[in-house]
Amino acid sequence: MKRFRAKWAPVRVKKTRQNKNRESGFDFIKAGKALALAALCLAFAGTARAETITVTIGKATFGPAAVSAHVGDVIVWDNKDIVAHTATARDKAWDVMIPAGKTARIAMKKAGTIEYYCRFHPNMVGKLTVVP
Ligand SMILES: [Cu+2]
Repeated sequence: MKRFRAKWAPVRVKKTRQNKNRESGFDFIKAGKALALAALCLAFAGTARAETITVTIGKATFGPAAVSAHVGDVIVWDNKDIVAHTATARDKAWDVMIPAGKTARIAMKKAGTIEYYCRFHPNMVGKLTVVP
């Protein structure tokens, strides 16, 4: 039994050394991966509550005209028309250009009721109700 152990001991040492070297290499990658994962989780946690709300523009109309959102949500205007439109806040807080056939987006940064319109077609109106 003693011989058996003596024979195995050096082999084990060698293996542990090799493993240690490998482990230190893996640890680096693992640490990097863990860090990337943590960053990803943080990014998701930060946006988890944020929703994307789409307002479709067709025939020079915002649809739906009235939308409710939370602070942090993103409003996307999807312009299906062949002419450009804008989503311009009446209080001039923002002015979003939506080219023909394109989308444009803006994040709602504060609570409140915002009435908006299209600068090119002033009868195009919409309303956003943003709650905290
Ligand atoms: Cu317009």
